[in-house]
Amino acid sequence: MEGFVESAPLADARVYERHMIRFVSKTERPYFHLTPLVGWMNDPNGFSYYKGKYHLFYQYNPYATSWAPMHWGHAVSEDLLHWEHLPVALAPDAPYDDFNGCFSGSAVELADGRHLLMYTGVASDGRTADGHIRPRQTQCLAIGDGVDYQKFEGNPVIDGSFLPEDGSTEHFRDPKVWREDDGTYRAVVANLATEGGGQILLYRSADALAWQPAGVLSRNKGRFGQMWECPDFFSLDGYDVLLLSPQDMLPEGHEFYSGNGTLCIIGHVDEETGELGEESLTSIDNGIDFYATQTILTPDGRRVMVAWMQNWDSITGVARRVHLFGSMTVPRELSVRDGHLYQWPIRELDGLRHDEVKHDGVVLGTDPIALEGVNGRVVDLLLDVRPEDPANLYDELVIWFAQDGRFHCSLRYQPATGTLIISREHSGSRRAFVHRRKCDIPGAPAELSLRMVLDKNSVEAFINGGEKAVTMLIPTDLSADGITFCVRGAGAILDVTKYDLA
Ligand code: DQQ
Repeated sequence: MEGFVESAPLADARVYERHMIRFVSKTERPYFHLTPLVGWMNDPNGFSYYKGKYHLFYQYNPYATSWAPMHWGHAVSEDLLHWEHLPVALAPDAPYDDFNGCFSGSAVELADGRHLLMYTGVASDGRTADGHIRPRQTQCLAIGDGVDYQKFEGNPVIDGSFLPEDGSTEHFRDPKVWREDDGTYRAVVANLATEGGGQILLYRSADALAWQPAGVLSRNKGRFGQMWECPDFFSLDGYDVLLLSPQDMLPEGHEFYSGNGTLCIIGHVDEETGELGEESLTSIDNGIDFYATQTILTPDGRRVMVAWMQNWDSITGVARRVHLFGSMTVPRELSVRDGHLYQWPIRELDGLRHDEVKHDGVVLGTDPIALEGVNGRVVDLLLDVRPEDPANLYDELVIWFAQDGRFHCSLRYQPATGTLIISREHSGSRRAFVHRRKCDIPGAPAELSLRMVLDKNSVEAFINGGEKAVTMLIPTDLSADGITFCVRGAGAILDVTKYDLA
């Protein structure tokens, strides 16, 4: 980019990743999930469509497979499944604004055709009386051409002076910016209020450079964890939708678990107060390894979401591959039906399918059965299960996958209560961390339809057309590729279609 000045930390990171890339073999990566060029990845950032390509940035430490002051890694794709890595886009190199990290943020195209990144700069406000370093989080900009990005000389563009009285300057992060139809810009930013925890603040701008406060969109009021992170806000199918990731959750039934969770608030913004009315509050994904969502509006009008396929509460249990840690979920198309969020793997994934195997009308009993050609670790599985005798409900459907003689993961469904259980208790994990989650399937249907997408060390399951989704990492060696089915109690009938995706 003309006039681009590469800082020393950015130049170092670029040289380092260019050097290291030769050591990362293709076999270390999943087939179609984005992983970092090298080192550590967490939240998706800057998900945007620019100059004919999808751009996905990510929280990145090229130097190790652990978190450190954050850079922004960068990849581009034409189909959201095949990714090309570009040089690291941002390094923590601004002495006043972001020397402790370029935290999560987003991207938008400016009216003049340049690409704008809006991120949280983390610096420090010195120490408190007891010697504790007091972080300062502000919202900053970098402007570029799709490869090189220059930090904006006017940074920070949103700082503590833009906060409501009860807002913390230490916890003020993860701006999500978008352009309105009239050409003006909006951004939502997460903040910690003195009372009640997270709040989502709205800002507006005529040019995406000079910003003004525009109210409080949503408040935690002490209900869902403490600080809220990574907000995203959009209209979809006649509803207003706010996605976010709360920290320090407390459990509530099978919908929310302790630790870092996700929250989808669906409703309508009150024109008078500017606050989002809450008509539905659910987890975004009811599995284990899922956090920090971000969405894009694709050129053909689809709202597509990705998330970090990981969770802060389970990272200690994951074996660090030699050069890589972390990946994104499969991109998921979102819709809202009857006030509820549905998600489904992007339709481009269907293009990777080959070698269809079909078994219809399989009678399931208590003995586990394997079906000819139904196995694998990079597969798309479509399953429909119904009771053999509608008057006599089976107790539990059991699917074992990533299975060998010793290990397996499982998905189980108990129609009497509508409980789905995903588990990796017997996956070969030797660590004591989260291995199992339960989730309630609305209406407790006797007939279940399930889509399971496996890509080596992950499974993403979509239940009843995407009404619920559960995501889980699989630590088991790839040679464990068996899949078996059985039911407990009365019989059931299974239709299976399986495709290879590799
Ligand atoms: N991770 C980022 C923050 C964000 C958190 C730092 C969520 O911006 O709040 O790596 O995972």
